[in-house]
Amino acid sequence: MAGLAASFGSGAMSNSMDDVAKNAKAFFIIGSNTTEQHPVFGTMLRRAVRFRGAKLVVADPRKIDITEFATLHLRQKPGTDIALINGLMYIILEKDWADKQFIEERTEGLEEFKATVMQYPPTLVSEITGVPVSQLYEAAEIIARNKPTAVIWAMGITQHISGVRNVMDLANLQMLLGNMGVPGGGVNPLRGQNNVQGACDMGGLPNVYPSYQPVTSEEARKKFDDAWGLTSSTKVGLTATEIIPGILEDKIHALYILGEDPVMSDPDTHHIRKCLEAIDFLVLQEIFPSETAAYADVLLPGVSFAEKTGTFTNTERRVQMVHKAIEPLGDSRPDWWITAEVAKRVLIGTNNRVPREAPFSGWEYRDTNEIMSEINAVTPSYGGITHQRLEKGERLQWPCPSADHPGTPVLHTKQFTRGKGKFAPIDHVPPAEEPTDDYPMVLSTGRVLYHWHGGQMTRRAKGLMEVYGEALVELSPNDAEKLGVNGKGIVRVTSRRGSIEAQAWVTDRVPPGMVYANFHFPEASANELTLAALDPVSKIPEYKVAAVKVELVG
Ligand SMILES: Nc1nc2c(c(=O)[nH]1)N[C@H]1C(S)=C(S)[C@@H](COP(=O)(O)OP(=O)(O)OC[C@H]3O[C@@H](n4cnc5c(=O)[nH]c(N)nc54)[C@H](O)[C@@H]3O)O[C@H]1N2
Ligand SMILES: Nc1nc2c(c(=O)[nH]1)N[C@H]1C(S)=C(S)[C@@H](COP(=O)(O)OP(=O)(O)OC[C@H]3O[C@@H](n4cnc5c(=O)[nH]c(N)nc54)[C@H](O)[C@@H]3O)O[C@H]1N2
Ligand SMILES: [Mo]
Repeated sequence: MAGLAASFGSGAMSNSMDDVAKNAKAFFIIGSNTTEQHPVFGTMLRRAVRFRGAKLVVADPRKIDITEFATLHLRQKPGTDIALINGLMYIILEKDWADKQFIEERTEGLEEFKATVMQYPPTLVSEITGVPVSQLYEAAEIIARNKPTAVIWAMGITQHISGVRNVMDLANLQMLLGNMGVPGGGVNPLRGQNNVQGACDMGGLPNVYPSYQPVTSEEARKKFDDAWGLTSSTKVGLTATEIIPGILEDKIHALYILGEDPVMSDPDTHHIRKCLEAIDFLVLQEIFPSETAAYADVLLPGVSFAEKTGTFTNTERRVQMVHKAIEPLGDSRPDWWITAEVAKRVLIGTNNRVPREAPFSGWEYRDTNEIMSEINAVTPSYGGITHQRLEKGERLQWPCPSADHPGTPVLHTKQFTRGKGKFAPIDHVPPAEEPTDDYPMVLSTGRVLYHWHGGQMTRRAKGLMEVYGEALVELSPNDAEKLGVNGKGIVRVTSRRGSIEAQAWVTDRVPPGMVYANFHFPEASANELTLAALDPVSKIPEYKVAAVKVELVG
């Protein structure tokens, strides 16, 4: 397992958006509300379907907007993706549609993997997923016979206790079809935040230095210690979803939160509040007094994207230059400047950790260009990405190891990071919480086009509030009738963790038995209901499945 995960370790798109939109013969979108959540790429895909006849299979429990363009929409039950993907691979093997040459030259482990896939015949898969057998055959044919097919996914795949295994199974599918390392193919997770890719690339993860160099590697540690003049720990840290619950487990006493609003965005809000009430010391670096601000001892005013100069790295590994449009307002300061000033004081305050003389020991940056020079020196994949090249208009995608390297639009063209790609046998596991008599419906959560997560930014925009001014809970016409919701009605949604009341939106976007809620409004946030069941590897919460009951209250 680790081998395959390492082959796709960075979690970025293997191909570029342009490349996929231009060269794929078919798209398999699974668990991505592409037109609402990635509107630019969503438009590129819609155009590819409309104007050059690319085929599109969408696998999503909800009838999201992009299904209007789909050749076929598979409406699987939430949390049954492994069964679905295995079922498609069963048919591909049965029909002899696998790419034998690719498998022979580039992969290993097919036989053991095949034994697992053969446990998923279409009738069983149809039972688990709710997708009719005929649609399974139709989908397998579109995906396998149009070459290359690009696989595209987002949080519908990853936000499950089986998130990592879901992703690995999609990698299995693309290896089986020989769609890796070719234009128009690949494994393409759409990263969400404008710079979440950059944050991960720079080591904003508990187990790696910049460029995914493991903290447990003696060689990597020495390199960074020599650059920074420190003796750093080789211990793997905690993930965000472990840190906050860790407060009540007496593992965490102080927290420095930068640009996150866990009261809105973490699962099981009631428990998060209890944890934050118990913390000894909390610093929050924000651009607005968020819901989390109520728990902070110190608020540090950072600046928004419009007041920043530097780079953002997007989902296709492209590093992009941004320039501030206005000067920082009031007492706010660039986030990097605040962090550096805090770091200097921490170093002075703890004498024994004053850094040794080293190239980058001082935290003395005049601007982000100087920070980029440090990145160039210690981050191999960013070695040749400079402000100067970006200013000249070069379109650079990492890996770009040197000043004369043109960047890398498509990954894995000759081999995977680990050499041969290893097929991983993966079995279906049900979600952590399934419907019962007391909680008979499935809750799924996510976003809407008009708002951004906790809504700190979008709820301050008058125009957006005019279009979407309160939380709506999507409810199928079938369930609405059963509950007596007549067009409009306030419903109470209750899980084992808490309950919310919100206006019902009666719509066939959701199938019977499922409700869908967002976490954009504090007065009715889906996270009052979600549970903190985590994927054992990535520690991502299962935001996409919880058992709830729904009642009409007004
Ligand atoms: N307007 C707007 N755009 C955004 C954001 C925002 O807040 N607002 N946030 C950004 C961020 S950080 C992210 S991560 C992305 C998220 O982008 P997406 O992942 O596209 O968005 P989600 O709303 O989380 O839902 C993904 C889809 O998964 C489906 N789904 C639910 N359960 C399952 C399942 O079990 N299996 C499958 N296959 N699908 C399932 C849902 O119906 C939904 O269509 O959006 C980014 N873009
Ligand atoms: N139920 C449910 N919960 C979810 C999800 C889901 O699908 N369902 N999705 C999850 C996902 S994928 C994500 S990414 C998270 C997002 O969760 P968060 O990261 O917590 O949400 P955001 O609202 O994007 O950002 C948090 C804060 O950053 C501040 N901010 C914005 N720009 C800047 C800046 O430049 N500097 C500083 N210092 N602060 C800034 C904003 O004011 C905001 O309050 O939510 C997760 N939670
Ligand atoms: Mo995200």
